[in-house]
Amino acid sequence: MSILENIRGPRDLKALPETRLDELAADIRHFLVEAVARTGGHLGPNLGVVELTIALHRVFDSPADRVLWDTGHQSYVHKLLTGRQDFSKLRGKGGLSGYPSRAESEHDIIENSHASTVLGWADGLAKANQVLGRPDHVVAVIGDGALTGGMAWEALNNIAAAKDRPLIIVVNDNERSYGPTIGGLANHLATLRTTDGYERFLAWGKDRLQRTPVVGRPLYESLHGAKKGFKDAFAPQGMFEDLGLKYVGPIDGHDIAAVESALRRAARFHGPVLVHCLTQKGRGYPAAERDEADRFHTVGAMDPLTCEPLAPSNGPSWTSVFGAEMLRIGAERPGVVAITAAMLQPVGLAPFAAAYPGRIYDVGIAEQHAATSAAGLATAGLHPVVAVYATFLNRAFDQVLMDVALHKCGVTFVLDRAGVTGVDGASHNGMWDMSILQVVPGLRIAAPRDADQLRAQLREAVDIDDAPTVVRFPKETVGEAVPALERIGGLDVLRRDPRPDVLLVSVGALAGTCLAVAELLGERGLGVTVVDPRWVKPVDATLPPLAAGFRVVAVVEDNSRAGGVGSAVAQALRDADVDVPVRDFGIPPDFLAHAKRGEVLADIGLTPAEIAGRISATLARRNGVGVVGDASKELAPDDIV
Ligand SMILES: Cc1ncc(C[n+]2csc(CCOP(=O)(O)OP(=O)(O)O)c2C)c(N)n1
Repeated sequence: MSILENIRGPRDLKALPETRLDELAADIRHFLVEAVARTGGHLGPNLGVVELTIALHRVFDSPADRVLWDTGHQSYVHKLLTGRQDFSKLRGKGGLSGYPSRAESEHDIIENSHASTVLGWADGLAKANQVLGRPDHVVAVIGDGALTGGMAWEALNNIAAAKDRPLIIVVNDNERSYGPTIGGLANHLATLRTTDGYERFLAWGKDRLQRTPVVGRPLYESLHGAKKGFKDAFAPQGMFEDLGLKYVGPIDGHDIAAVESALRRAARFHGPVLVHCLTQKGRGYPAAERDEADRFHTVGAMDPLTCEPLAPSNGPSWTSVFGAEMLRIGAERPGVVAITAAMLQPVGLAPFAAAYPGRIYDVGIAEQHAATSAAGLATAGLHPVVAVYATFLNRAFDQVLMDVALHKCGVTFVLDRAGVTGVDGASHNGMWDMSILQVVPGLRIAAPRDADQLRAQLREAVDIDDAPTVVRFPKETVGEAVPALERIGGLDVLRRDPRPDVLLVSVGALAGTCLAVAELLGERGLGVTVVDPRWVKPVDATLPPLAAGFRVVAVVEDNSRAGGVGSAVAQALRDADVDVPVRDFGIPPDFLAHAKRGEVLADIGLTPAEIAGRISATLARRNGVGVVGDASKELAPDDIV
């Protein structure tokens, strides 16, 4: 039995002799590589925090002491040490979440996955401790990447203001987000990393002076409490101390004893303390340690020996199609610049960055800044393309509205991972963009259905210089091309039937689903025409008059049903006095549990059979045709004739 298997909670960990901790760390690394290779997940970040997490759970008493993880992708070791060692279905349906989850454990205080929030949470919890007279510690672990987010700085400003309110910030500094962390803060951390002269001086002093009788200890104590100016003679304490935070570090984050000692010191301090730990992302797994792109930040299921994917991709991804087209656009249009929020590789901008290093900006995990900075670039005559995951644009809503749209700036937002993403759970689904962006005046949204459309619509978007545009597409592989039979106004007609029963409005990559729905309904004697509006905001003027000739209009979208394209189409029909019923099929406005994309789609009814069944039932309720049995009740797909 491995040592890890004997650790059923923090109490077992505390009981383990110090001499066995390195062995435990090795066990955990072995477990992580084997388990994450089987399911996919965040490997590199977790390999980097093995010792740090062991030390945290030995020094603090979770869950009474609140140990909080920023973003939460590095919480696997925390899970292992708090009684969760069945990783067989990690991120899969019914299995462990890839992030902290309150449903899983009392040791998970917050669940997030959107970065840079943890210091805000810690500030609130620490304030509550003060009000309620609770003596427990609040410990927030934040990466150097997440520390580039504006929210983190707003929190630091508040945390530093209360000198007598205990709160421990552990900076897990591995010098990387996905790629190397950029910016002034990263440079500052680099300075701190290399100037540990003061700590070394203290260590020397402790050793020498404490052995000196009578004057030794008092002298050491006074050195320890020395004034900042004196400390700066040995090492710049930098902006954290300038802000009013006690700074401890830098500490070797892979030396358990050193981290424990730093944390114990921090825990004795009655105010905000920042413990700066240096770690290595991907530590102990040579392939990850060597990987320049992202140190195996996230991996798919793979062979742990060769790192070959277990399920090779069956075609180009949406991301790679976007990346290749950006490269071509970059060559043709010197005024096009690109912005990433710390995700150069994942959003496909690496080829553009390599070709045009002077026209790419990695702003850090700072989506709000990305949007407003893009407004500045556009105002000066350039055309910025801001590429982010759809879910992360949520954070920049006000900037898109007030800075980009109000100023009529030609900025293109490219939203990758739109729609159901699945395994990363509730917060990673890109299911809100087409709802929240509906209210932004002048903004246009393109939802390409295939690679050709993505290329074409990206070009159409960067040609628009007087309004924001959005191009959104899902995760993973682009399917087969879906050709249009003709274009009417702005609508591509994908399937035509002379019988005017159903007008199916297909949004983006759900074209294949819609054509399958049409086939199912066709087999049952209903005439279905399928159109793809391409630009889903604003609703194309051709749509209401076309819809007027049908018995029912159905909109199928990979976005929340609340306020999405279906709602917009229904409103456009009402405004045009077109009295045809609209059925909208999309994602229910819930937080969806993690599972594979296909499983989630099936659970929420976004499958051809389910959609066909519901459309058929609508027609049956209205006219009593096309179904067997009682036409007034909701029908299962099998009831359709
Ligand atoms: C608001 C937001 N934007 C982007 C991301 C995507 N993202 C996940 S982890 C990560 C890098 C985090 O770096 P760091 O905090 O240093 O942690 P590390 O993975 O290096 O341990 C990024 C950019 C996110 N989770 N949240």
